[in-house]
Amino acid sequence: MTKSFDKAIYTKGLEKSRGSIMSRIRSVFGTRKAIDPEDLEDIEDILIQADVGITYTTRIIEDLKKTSARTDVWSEEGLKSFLARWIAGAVGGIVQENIEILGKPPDVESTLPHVLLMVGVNGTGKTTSIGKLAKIFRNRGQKVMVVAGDTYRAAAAEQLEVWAQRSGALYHRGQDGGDPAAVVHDALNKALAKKVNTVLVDTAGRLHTKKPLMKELGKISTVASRVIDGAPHEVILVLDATTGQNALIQARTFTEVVGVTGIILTKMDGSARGGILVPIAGELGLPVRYVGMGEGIEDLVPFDPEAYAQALVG
Ligand SMILES: Nc1nc2c(ncn2[C@@H]2O[C@H](COP(=O)(O)OP(=O)(O)OP(=O)(O)O)[C@@H](O)[C@H]2O)c(=O)[nH]1
Ligand SMILES: [Mg+2]
Repeated sequence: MTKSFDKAIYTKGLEKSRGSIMSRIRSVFGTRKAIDPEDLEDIEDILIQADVGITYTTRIIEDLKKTSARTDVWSEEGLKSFLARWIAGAVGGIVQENIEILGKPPDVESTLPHVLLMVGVNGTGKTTSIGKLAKIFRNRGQKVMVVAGDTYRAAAAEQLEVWAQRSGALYHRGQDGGDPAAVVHDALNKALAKKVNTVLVDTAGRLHTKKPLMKELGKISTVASRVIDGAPHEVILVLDATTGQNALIQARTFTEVVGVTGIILTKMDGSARGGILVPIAGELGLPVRYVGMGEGIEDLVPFDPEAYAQALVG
């Protein structure tokens, strides 16, 4: 487990979410010291508005009722601690054991690069997250290569090149408008020759509803596996926290098409609806690897379920 980051970054990053959940819960209390079962509908609305989703909100409320026989959940403190524990449990588990898999350096014997493919709809933060990850892996002493697999959007390759320079990563690009699978093919051969530890492949943003574009991701994967055994070793779906429930729909579709292995949730700092991780981690069983808390190169932190839940609830 990576625990070396400052937990305060969660509190700061989730200020908007926390403000929204807690201020609203407080207004349910009004001047009272405790709420009662009649107020549960209001609590339900607040959780749904924080994007926890209907399924999980219903479960929380049911558990809340059950727990209330044994524990005080009607005071502000009691309710807060119940919610924080519940949410940490829902997004935890899978996360804890898997966090180090992302960007795992190959063992000493192996010279094979570890290949990560970043996918997601337009503008979620794929390229930015690649830059931040490249920096994290460089800090661990790895040789990193970033690959401009987005050959569609004007200036996408240049944007990635800037991140390569900032992070000290090697950089590979093909021709604008070229076949991304061909770019990845060449890049991976180069990565093999240069004994790169981790390769981060950027892809063009694509709507999960566009079938041909989704199929293209499959082709990139196939080509990658022909060059390096088992590549891509991870397919990271980058989701934007500010898109709310739509992020869940994207997660379902991408998972069906490309076998997503983990999630990066970006723009937590700009979202009043940080609860979306509860249905994503819970329903899809996908580990959340990192969370984006800003636009800077240091603003990507390993996901910590407890810090997240505490910051979300208050
Ligand atoms: N506040 C905030 N902004 C972010 C975060 N991650 C990315 N961004 C911003 O989101 C915008 C889009 O980021 P990109 O990395 O270009 O997104 P992308 O997914 O590569 O976009 P396409 O390649 O067009 O699909 C940029 O302005 C980033 O600075 C984050 O965690 N917090
Ligand atoms: Mg991009």
